Amino acid sequence: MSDDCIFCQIVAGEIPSHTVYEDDHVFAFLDVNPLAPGHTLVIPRDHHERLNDLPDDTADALYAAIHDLVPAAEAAVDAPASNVGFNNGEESGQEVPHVHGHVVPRFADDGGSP
Ligand code: DGP
Repeated sequence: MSDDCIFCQIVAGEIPSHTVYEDDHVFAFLDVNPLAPGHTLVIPRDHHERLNDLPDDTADALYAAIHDLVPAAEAAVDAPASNVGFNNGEESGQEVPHVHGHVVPRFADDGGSP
């Protein structure tokens, strides 16, 4: 855990979140500033700043969770599609330096890509 990381604090329960999934390696919760209903963040429990830093087993667990959470997030809000992506590094727009995947449900005529 990194003491000054807000996502580590969420995993530790020190900052409240709407948790949608958790296992030994992965934690998922609703984004506080959702781009759409059901916008979910999927993160490794352990602190790693970028995808580039993830050990293979953590990367595998993160992808497996995303694979399951994409249809779950779509079904939860009755969305026909979703955007799934990572900002990876400050210059890409990554604001929180703890790896996180965005699952953003999408709807017909909802105004374009995030
Ligand atoms: P990014 O720009 O890819 O680093 O996205 C960071 C996301 O994290 C952004 O969509 C807002 C979300 N976020 C930031 N702080 C919190 C928080 O304390 N709680 C929750 N649930 N989401 C947060």
